[in-house]
Amino acid sequence: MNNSENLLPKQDIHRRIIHLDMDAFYASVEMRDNPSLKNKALVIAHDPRKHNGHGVITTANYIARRYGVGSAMPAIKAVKKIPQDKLVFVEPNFQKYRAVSKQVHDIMHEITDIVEPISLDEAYLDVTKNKLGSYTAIELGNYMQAEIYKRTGLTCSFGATYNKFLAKMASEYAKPFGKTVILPEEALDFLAKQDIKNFPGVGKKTQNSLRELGINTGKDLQEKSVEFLIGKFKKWGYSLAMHSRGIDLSPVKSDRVRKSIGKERTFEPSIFNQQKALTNLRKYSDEVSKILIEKNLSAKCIVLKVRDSNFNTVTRRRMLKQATRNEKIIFQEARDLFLALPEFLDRGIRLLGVSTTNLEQTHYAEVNLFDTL
Ligand code: TTP
Ligand code: MG
Repeated sequence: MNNSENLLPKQDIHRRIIHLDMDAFYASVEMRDNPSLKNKALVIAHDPRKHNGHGVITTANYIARRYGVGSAMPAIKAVKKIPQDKLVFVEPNFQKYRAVSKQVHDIMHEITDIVEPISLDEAYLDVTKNKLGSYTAIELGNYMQAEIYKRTGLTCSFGATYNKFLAKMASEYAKPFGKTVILPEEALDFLAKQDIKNFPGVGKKTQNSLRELGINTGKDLQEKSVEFLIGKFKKWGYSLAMHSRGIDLSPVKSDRVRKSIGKERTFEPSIFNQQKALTNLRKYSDEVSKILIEKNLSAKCIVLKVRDSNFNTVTRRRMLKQATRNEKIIFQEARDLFLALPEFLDRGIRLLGVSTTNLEQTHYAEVNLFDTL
């Protein structure tokens, strides 16, 4: 690995992230409710023999998968590939799957509210801090796996590690009823051994382009320089470089999204001194910046709030061209907004606040990287 490795951000390895995914979800629900389906090749789709050959497979149980049948294929393929005496079609029953999904999500929320649902059967959890206390990620994963089985009769798999994409690769690694924990020091080895098709977002097309370049595994990606991968695949190459090196800073975005982050304080007695007001603004800007960094967010809008001793309150906001989380920039904007309101200082300031809104996830790739190569 050469100097262009510096183009990649540093990974925080202290987060604990779990990716949980139900095994053959729709098919498992149907087998649970009708055990006679268990030794059949079960395909969840409209039966194409009754629908003029139409129908798409939502999912198939593991027996059907052995015949090469899977999600998103035309249902008619199952008819061609699976012996008639083995094959059973069941129509999807979404109401039922939604009800099970709710039970599963309730169990996840017993551990943390930082849950990012991806689909009915899949979610990321940030368990760095969690409601159950000092359990390891694997213990928390075991708890969910056991509770889900107890309450729904279904199995799931989970992956636990320090970021999202790796947690997803880990949960897929040992399906079904799997548990895979990847410690930070094991990540590069784990990734080196993976086929490129297991990396997130690598579809048929990318797979082909990569294979043409002789890149077939994570190890091959690790051996290519970041510069090379960006040169060949632009933003996509950057993301491949990040992933093959085990880097992904994206936060688990819980259903409840924070809309603003701010700090404010009331003064008794009121402040008349400009320097004192500015010193406080500076302090709040620093604190706001710290929280933004902690949450991997940047803000496009800086808001100043001021109240005078007559309880007149105003908020003034400024939109930025580029989102920021830098304490100096936040302060500069807040200060400019404040200095444009001299009458408040004359009347005495009772409350001062700095907040940031229009929050977005911080993207490192955007630091002019593509212009410099
Ligand atoms: P997946 O988790 O992708 O698949 P799965 O749970 O059936 O199997 P695995 O054990 O590999 O996780 O998707 C969850 C459910 O979403 C799946 O049971 C059916 C539905 N689905 C579709 O309807 N269409 C699709 O193309 C895919 C991929 C899934
Ligand atoms: Mg699944």
